[in-house]
Amino acid sequence: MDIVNVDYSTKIPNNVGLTEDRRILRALESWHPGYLDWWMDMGPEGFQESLVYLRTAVSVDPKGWAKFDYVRMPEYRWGILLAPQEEGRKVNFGQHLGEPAWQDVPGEYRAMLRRLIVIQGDTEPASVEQQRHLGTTAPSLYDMRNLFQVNVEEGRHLWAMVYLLHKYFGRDGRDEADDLLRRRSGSEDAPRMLGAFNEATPDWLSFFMFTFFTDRDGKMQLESLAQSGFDPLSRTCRFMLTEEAHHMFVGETGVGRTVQRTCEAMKAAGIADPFDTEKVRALGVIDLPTIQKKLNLHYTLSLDLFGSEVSTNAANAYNAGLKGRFMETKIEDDHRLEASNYPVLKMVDGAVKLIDEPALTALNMRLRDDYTADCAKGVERWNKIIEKTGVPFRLALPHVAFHRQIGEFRNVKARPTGEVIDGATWEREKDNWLPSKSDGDFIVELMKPVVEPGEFASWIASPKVGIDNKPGDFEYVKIAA
Ligand code: BYC
Ligand code: FE
Ligand code: FE
Repeated sequence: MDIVNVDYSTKIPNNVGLTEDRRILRALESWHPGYLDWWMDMGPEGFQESLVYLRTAVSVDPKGWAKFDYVRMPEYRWGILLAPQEEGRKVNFGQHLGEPAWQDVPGEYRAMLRRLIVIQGDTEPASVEQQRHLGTTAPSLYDMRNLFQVNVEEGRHLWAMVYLLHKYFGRDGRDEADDLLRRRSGSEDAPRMLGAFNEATPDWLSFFMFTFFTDRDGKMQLESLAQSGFDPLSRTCRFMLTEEAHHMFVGETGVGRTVQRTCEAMKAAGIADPFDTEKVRALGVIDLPTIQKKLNLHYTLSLDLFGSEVSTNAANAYNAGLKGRFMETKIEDDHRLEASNYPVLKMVDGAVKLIDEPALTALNMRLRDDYTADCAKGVERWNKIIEKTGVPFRLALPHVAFHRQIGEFRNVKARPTGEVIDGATWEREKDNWLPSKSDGDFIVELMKPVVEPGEFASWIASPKVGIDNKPGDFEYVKIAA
C-alpha cells in the first residue's frame, strides 16, 4: 500500500499504514512516553509552553507537503513519513547490483544495517540536546522559530530511525531504540556516538555554523543511505532530505546575515581594516576573523564525521548494497568499484600527498570530497555578500589536514593552509585559527535576547523574506509568560 497523504487519525501520524500494523503501533506507542520525557528534559529549555509557528508535514509530495500553524512543541505531531515506494526499484550498486531492492532486512547484513541506522538515529536527538539552551538568547523571534523548527524535525528524524528499528529488528531493535533515549550529548558515561555531537553549541553563531556544516554532513550521509538497497531506509531518507534543506537554509542565511551586518556596520563607522577587531567589536557586531575561526572549528569537526579516508566499513557497506555514493545512480561506471582507484590525501614521510587507493575503500574520502565541494559553494555565496560591501576580506575553508581527530591527519598538527607544524608552534598560534576563550566570551556577551516582533539583535541583519511569506513583524513565537 502506498499513501502519499499522512494519516493524522492515529496518535502517531504516518503514511505507512500503522493502523493495520498493530504490533508495530503498540511498540511505538510504548516508546512514545519515554520520547516525550526525553523531549521535556532535553528539548528547548524554557519554551515548552510557548506557541511556535511551525510547519508540519501533511503529505510526502515534495511540492506542498507543509502546513503552518501555532503549536506547543511537546504537542508537535511527530510522525513516520516515508517517500512513496518506487515500482520495480533495484539494488543499484555493490555485489547485488540489479537484484530487486529488499523490502526486508537481508539476514547476512543485519548487524551492519542496524549499526548504520543506530548511528544515524543517535545524531538526531544529540543535536536537540546541544541546542537546548539557545532559545533564551535568540536574536529575534524569526530566528527562535527557525531553531525550534529544526529541533522538532530532528526529533522526527529520531522517530524515523526508531520506526525502522522497531519494524525490522525485533527485540534488539527495541533495545537500540531505548538506548537512543538514554545516551546524552557530552555525557561522561553515556555520550552520543560521534565526536561532533558531544561538542557544545554555546552561541548562535555556532548554531548557524552547525546547521551549515554539520547538518550538511547529515545531507551527504542521508543521500548515501537514500541509495540503499534496503528500500524502507531509502524511502525514509528521501523524505528526511526534504526537511534537511530548511536546516541548511537556516545555517547559510544565518551566517550570511551575520557577515552582512558586520560589513554594513564597518562601512557606516568608516572602519576599513577587517583585522581591527577591537574597533569592529565595539560596534556590537562579530568581526570577520572571528567568524572565520568559528567556520574553521565547525568545518573540521564535521569532516571528522565522514570517518577514516580509507575504511573497510565503508567498502563493506557498499559491497552489501546498503550505503551508496552521493548521486550513485547518476554516476557512469560499473557501480561495483572492483577495479578503479580514487585519490586520497595521506601523510607520507611528514608531508601531505595524494595517493591512489582502491575506490572501494576510499568511499568515505569520496563522500567527504563531495561534501567539501558543496560547502565551498556556500562559502562563495558568503564572500559575495562581503564583496558587495567592499570590505577587503574573504572567508575560506581550511585545509583538511587542519585540526582533525579522525583519519589520516589525526596525529599531526597543521596550519589552516595544510602546512605541517610542530606542537609548540600549534600551541603558540592556535588561538589565531580556532575560537579562543576570549572570542567565546565576547560572542556570549553579545547574545542578548530580542523578543519584540520584527526586531533583531545588533549583530545580525534581518532576513529578506519571512517564513511562509509572513510580514517582517510577524509574531513567530508567542512566548508563554
Ligand atoms: N566520532 O571505518 P571508519 C546528521 C568510528 S549527521 C566517533 O573510520 P566508517 C545530523 C566508527 O564508528 C549524519 N567515532 O568509519 C546532522 C568505527 O567504530 P567501530 C549521521 C567515529 O564506519 C546535524 C571506527 O571509528 N549519519 O544526520 O566507515 C543534526 C572506524 O570507522 C567517528 C551517519 O553518519 C567519529 N566522527 O564511517 C542532526 C550515517 N568516525 O564501529 C543530524 C551512518 C568514525 O569500529 N554512519 N568513527 O566501533 C556511517 O555511515 C559511518 O558509521 C560513519 C563512519 C560515516 C559515521
Ligand atoms: Fe536530521
Ligand atoms: Fe538536520
